[in-house]
Amino acid sequence: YNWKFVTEEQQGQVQYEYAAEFAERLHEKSDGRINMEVYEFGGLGSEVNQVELLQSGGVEFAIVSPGFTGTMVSEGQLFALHFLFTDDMRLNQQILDESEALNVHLTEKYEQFNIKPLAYWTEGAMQWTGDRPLTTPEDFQGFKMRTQTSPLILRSYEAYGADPQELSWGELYTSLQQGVVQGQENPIFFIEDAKFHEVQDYMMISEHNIYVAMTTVNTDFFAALPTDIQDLILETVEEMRPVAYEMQERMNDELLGAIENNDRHPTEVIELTVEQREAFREKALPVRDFFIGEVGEDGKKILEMLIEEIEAATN
Ligand code: 6CS
Repeated sequence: YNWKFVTEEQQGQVQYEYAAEFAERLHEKSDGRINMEVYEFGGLGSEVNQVELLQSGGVEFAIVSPGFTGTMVSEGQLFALHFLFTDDMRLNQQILDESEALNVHLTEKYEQFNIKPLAYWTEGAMQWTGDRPLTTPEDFQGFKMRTQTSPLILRSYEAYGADPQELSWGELYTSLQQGVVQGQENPIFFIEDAKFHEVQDYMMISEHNIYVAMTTVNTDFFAALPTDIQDLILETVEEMRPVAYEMQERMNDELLGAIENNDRHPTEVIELTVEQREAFREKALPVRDFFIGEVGEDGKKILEMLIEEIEAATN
């Protein structure tokens, strides 16, 4: 078997390292029968192009951020809701692993588009960077915020009064540098590795959301595989859960220091207080109603079930 596995990130970044490790394990498990070529971001087009490639079978496997499927699988936009998950990342990963709302019901929605999510996993808490401090919703007034392509992500920033703009991350460094956009959101490891801190003066530890990625396979392709091969894939998906968690945790920890101690491009790191985060949470809550209005009955049920699961895990 010769398969392609495309990621939205580059060598050294979490998604790519995940896919490389995944490919190696599957190669070994199958006694060399399965060979996966891992593609870093850039060579196969934008993130949205990559999703299309996955759907058409041009690649068999992909890591996909739900933020790039928003106009297609509208239910997947629930990951755009700020302050939905807990502040405990390990618990969040456990919820992602075990949630029926996600692993059964949201997965069905993706499968209607020939995309089979095999795992939902986090790349860490998301932080804001900006050309100015962003500590109150007022600071976002008219602020040109870069986002992924999802109406609900835009809506989340409009709720703070911002002027959000969709952009591939391939264009983000230059756009920040030239002031086309003034800020963006990402986990720490990604901010450092993509060097966004070089062109941003402030990084807010906002933890307003968690970054979720999906390990996905083309549904038709997977269904046509012999069961023993399917089992090897599913086994590898399971093995990778703790590996991915540790990978992102280590990189996020290490690279915070690299941003803080960078003399060439000093970035002020501002940790939002409990009260400051609360002011954002208040503005963010009504966006849940917008989501429900937008995605219809099934989406509403998925979100409500997920909220119940999160509450059950917290108590
Ligand atoms: O900001 C983005 O769009 C990119 N961020 C991460 C952490 N991974 C890939 C994605 O395209």
